[in-house]
Amino acid sequence: MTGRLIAVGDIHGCHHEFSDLLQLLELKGGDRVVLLGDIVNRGPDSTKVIDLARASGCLSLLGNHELRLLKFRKTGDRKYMKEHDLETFDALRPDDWAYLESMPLTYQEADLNTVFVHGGFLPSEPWQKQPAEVVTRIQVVDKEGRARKRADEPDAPPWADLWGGPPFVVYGHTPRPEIYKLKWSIGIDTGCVLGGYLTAYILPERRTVQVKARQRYFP
Ligand SMILES: [Mn+2]
Repeated sequence: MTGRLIAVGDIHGCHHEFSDLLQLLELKGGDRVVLLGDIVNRGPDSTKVIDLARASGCLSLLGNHELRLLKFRKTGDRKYMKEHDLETFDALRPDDWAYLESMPLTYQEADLNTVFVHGGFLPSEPWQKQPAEVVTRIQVVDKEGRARKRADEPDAPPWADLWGGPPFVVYGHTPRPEIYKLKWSIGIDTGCVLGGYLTAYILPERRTVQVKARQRYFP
């Protein structure tokens, strides 16, 4: 592998923090940046984030927020839309939609035995076969082994606690005050849009870099 492979947690329209983080990373030729999805909604400017992502050659994975916007665009069904989605929907330009349409669910680095994904995986099934609704949305696993939201099942274990690997999984989607590092996974959504940090995880050195949010943007 030449260069570094760098994962970035949920940006959610926080273009200032994303820009600061890119500067801190001092990208060089051969470096690859994988955004872990949910780059849009909630924060100050989703289109500026997409501009920066494209200009810096970042790949972005699909998050549940991008999935909602794409589903609404395809079907016109308002059931997919939440507060703030419409504002983003109206702001996105054709190139932005093309960027969203191009987002894969996962990114695998076989040399490092590592997979990147927005939400995570059900531990009971092969990770390659899990649908978008699971891998972009899973936070915890209920007693029946189903993928659920943490808020709906507060006593259920995080999927990562049940994940025995391999592969090692780098993910976002579940905001926490601190990076959540286990033997076979690392969660790097440190709630930038909530006033926390925007976190990057750098491979192969396994180092993290963080930018503190300038403010809390989302209640
Ligand atoms: Mn998410």
